[in-house]
Amino acid sequence: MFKKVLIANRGEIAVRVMRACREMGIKTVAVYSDVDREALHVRFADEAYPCGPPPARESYLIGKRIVEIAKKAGAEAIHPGYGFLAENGDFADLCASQGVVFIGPSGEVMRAMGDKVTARQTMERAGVPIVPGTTERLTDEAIARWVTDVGPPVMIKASAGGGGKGMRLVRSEKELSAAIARARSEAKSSFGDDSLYVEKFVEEPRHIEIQILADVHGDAVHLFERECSIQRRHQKVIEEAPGNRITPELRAKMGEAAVAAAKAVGYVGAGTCEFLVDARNHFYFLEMNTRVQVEHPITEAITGIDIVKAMIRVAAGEPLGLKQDELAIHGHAIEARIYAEDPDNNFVPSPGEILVYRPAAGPGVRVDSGVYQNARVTVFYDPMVAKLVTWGRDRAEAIERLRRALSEFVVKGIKTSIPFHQKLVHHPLFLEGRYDTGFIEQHMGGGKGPGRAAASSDRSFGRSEEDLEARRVAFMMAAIVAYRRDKQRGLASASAPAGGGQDPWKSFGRRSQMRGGLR
Ligand code: MV4
Repeated sequence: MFKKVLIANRGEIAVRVMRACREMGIKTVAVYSDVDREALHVRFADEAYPCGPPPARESYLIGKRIVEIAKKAGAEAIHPGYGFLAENGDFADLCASQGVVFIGPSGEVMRAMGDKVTARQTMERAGVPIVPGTTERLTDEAIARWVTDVGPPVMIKASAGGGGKGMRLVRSEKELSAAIARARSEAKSSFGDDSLYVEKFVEEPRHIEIQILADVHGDAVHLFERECSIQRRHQKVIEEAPGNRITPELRAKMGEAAVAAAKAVGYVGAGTCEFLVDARNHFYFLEMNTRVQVEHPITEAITGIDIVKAMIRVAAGEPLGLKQDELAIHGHAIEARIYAEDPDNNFVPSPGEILVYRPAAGPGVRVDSGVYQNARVTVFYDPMVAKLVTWGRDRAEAIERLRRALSEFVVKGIKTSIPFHQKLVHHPLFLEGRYDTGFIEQHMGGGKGPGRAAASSDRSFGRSEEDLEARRVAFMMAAIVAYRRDKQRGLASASAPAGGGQDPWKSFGRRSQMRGGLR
């Protein structure tokens, strides 16, 4: 096993990976940009090194520098988290060539999955159902011929795209030529690759994804599904596991398809197969994510498997040691992503200092977060503040706990999406589990705030006694906090800006002498 791992990321996922490392007796190395000197992930790490200016492309995305830091610190492996370098095949290759283990699949596998046309070809050969459509890069004329043949509606997609980027819905043939032109120029400017393909449009689809784990010995298992249809502009808002209206038969078939997909490419590590599921419960492979995902904790909650520890173990060459028929679903889990965004103002980012931070806790509650009280949310990175995950013996209990946890979660100083979640978890269709990818657009006023449809439902949602109580408590806490902060600033020496001995996080990290000019 590795003795030391560098975490090439920040925020909650860096902290999450460090927790896994600490349980495994592995030393952790953080990297941080200039605005992240005092970030939680730096405080959690055994050692920390600066990696550049605030913009990620000048710090967290400089693969060469990150690998140099890993070598200098004596880390044998790098965990990329999600985002940044996580799905960069060239970075995985660079690690390999420098003798550092990349915790994830090979660069070759990442490129094969990153290119959607190649992925569709691979899946078709492996017997995994793909969305009906083409498996070649097409000229404008070939696209037009295909659409005339099968008829609209169709989706024109960029082969280098994914996650909704470079996609065009075509509902009638007269929209076609303009859509092709737009898709091609968007793909060219976003990805430097204007290859396009076409799919039949799947109406009212649900986004269901299957978590898989695979080792270097050819073993692979799936950890069942996550339902991720509640999205706003391709940004997931709430995820749950297991999925709604997923029968044991469908679950088994999708799980087998995902394992076949992993085996077809020689996958190693944790990965996710995304599927669209239509109203008739037909499922179609969409794309594979070759990283740990934001929403992995809900799968951990229902299976008891620590996905990050599994990733580290298989990267070190250890066997998975899991048998499919020994894995089972226990209860139900839901994740609400709490963003520093103003839900009443079209979800504009709300950066600033967090004046009060009182995360939810208690039975069945897990909070993964990269912030703390008095930390700053900047404009440089993803504005996610915390992931609130609740578990219950069944879906009803998971929802009860989510409502309770949302009502006790206090964040002051910045706006958050908590009020939006509070409305969402009282919506009849959510409670019934009858929703698809159109839910927020059609039933939450597009998530645009009270200026539109949401206004009428404001009164019935989110005015609970708990909320009022939380507000009173928050106000009192803010007063106490302001008092303490003023007092502390008066007393603190210049070399201990974060509060010295009163820092509640301080005891988590064994301090090292190697923190290159920190503090
Ligand atoms: C589709 C589709 C319908 N038909 N493809 C959006 C993100 C990208 N991964 C694929 N996406 C879609 N592809 C066909 N052929 C509908 C979507 C889609 C969607 C998918 C998953 C979750 C939310 C979504 C929201 C809008 C559209």
